[in-house]
Amino acid sequence: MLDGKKSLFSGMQATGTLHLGNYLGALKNWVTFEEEYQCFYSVVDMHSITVRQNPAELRKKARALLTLYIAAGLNPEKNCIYYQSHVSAHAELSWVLSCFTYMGELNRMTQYKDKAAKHADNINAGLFTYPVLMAADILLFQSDVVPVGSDQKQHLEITRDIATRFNNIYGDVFTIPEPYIGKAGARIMSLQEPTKKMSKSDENPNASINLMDDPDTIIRKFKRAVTDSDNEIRYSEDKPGISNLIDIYVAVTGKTIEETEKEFASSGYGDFKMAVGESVSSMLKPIQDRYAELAKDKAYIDKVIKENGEKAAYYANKTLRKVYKKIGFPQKIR
Ligand code: ATP
Ligand code: LTN
Repeated sequence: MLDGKKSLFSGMQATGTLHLGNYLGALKNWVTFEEEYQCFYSVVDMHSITVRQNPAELRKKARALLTLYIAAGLNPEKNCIYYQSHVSAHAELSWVLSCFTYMGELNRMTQYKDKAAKHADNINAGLFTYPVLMAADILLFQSDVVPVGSDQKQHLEITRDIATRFNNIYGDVFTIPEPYIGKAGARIMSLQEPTKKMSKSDENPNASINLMDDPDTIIRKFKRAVTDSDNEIRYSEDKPGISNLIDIYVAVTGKTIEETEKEFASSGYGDFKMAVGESVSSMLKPIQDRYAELAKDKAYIDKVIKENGEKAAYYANKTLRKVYKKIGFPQKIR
């Protein structure tokens, strides 16, 4: 709770271009919360450097991501959209929380295991303590709800454990957050290997639909999507390729799985792939147009960055002051 309103935090890393999984699993849901919650959406650039980044590229991608948040429909007057690195309380709380987190807990994180395997030449301490910084992000804003894709569930659990442990020692300092995982689109799979999640770091360009892909590219990628050979549009565990396409269609159109199966009962894969491609490209078109407009308006984006960064810092520092007091750090002399 913040100022008597329920509060919400989420973020995305400024690495790579956003894909359809990021949009359907997270961003698309974000725009539905602005009336009911006090919302904070961060570009988590501090998390991004757990993997080596080119400085100029990182700066560019962070700005593109922040602009895309707005293009996707987040109104920056109602949602606090800001860079994590502009609010030093993230790093400060992260240090405190790291003293309340066990090595054994961090060792169990599947994202850490996956990333460590992928970047065996750079298994840095930041990659290991990534979930502690994420807990700090969430707890700084006394978040009630955290909307994410299902791959982040484990990170939400450790956040709740850290917060509960802290509260048990120091009293009610942190709100214990709940994950919000949408029904449709929570786990979009790769178009080329439908048993793996669609991921920014996939090297095969045909595996993901990027939010900036043009209609022809989108249709081409769907046409090439890996499916089985029985040509029947039916949702089933043993048909991961076609089930993923149904999931996408359902998340985009708002229809149910049953309605979709019925609609395409007498169609083949070719027609269905075309329909999915068209639904995705018409969903993305207005976002792409808005992005192109916003990207030209440097002054407006700069203003959002400055004002929202200050607003985020105000709330974050409030929590940080409380934490510092509770753990016994001496008060500053003014
Ligand atoms: P990478 O795969 O390179 O680690 P990512 O694609 O998972 O990156 P993140 O910035 O880590 O991207 O995720 C941003 C948000 O998108 C998170 O809420 C995450 O749960 C969600 N998300 C990521 N991939 C998918 C997916 N395939 N389906 C649904 N949601 C997803
Ligand atoms: N770990 C998340 C990104 C992230 C996040 C957060 C999401 C960092 N801090 C706080 C929700 C709340 C990811 O990799 N998708």
